Amino acid sequence: MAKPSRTLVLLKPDALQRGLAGTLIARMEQRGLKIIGMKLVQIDRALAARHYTAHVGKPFYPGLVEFITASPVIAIALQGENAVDAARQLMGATDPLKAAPGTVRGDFGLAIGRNLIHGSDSPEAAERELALYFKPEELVDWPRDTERWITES
Ligand code: D4T
Repeated sequence: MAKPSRTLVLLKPDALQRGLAGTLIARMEQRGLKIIGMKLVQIDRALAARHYTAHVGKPFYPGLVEFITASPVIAIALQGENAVDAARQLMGATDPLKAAPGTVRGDFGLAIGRNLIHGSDSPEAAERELALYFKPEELVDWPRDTERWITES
């Protein structure tokens, strides 16, 4: 049986500017991922640097920081069996031109620097990133009545 895990998803500024937030949240709900936290956040340069610490110094880093701080994001904490992998699969490849049709980036994106959505790439990264956006008490582990119709556990 798969272990329940948590992940952080960000709906990036382009998703909100384009009015796609509801559509993208619906995709996560439809997949069966459970929302355990959600908030609108204006990322500042300090938070961007903490979030994208692995990319500091790369050629695309300055543009990435400009983009992610340009207007608010929606931070979403998801929980479910294989939540990290399921969310990454739903997002598609980083470059929308390489993302499969049916994924968020494959269906809505064209440019790697406007790829709409972020998802943690491992359970360890998820816990680090969740702590950047949420206090422990802001994550609600609520019982979902439909759980047995979505998972086998
Ligand atoms: P994020 O972190 O936004 O979910 O994207 P990925 O996990 O799929 O991809 P990433 O960490 O490699 O890249 C982070 C972020 O930087 C942008 N980017 C990336 C870019 O603008 N140009 C590039 O060449 C790369 C590799 C897109 C996502």
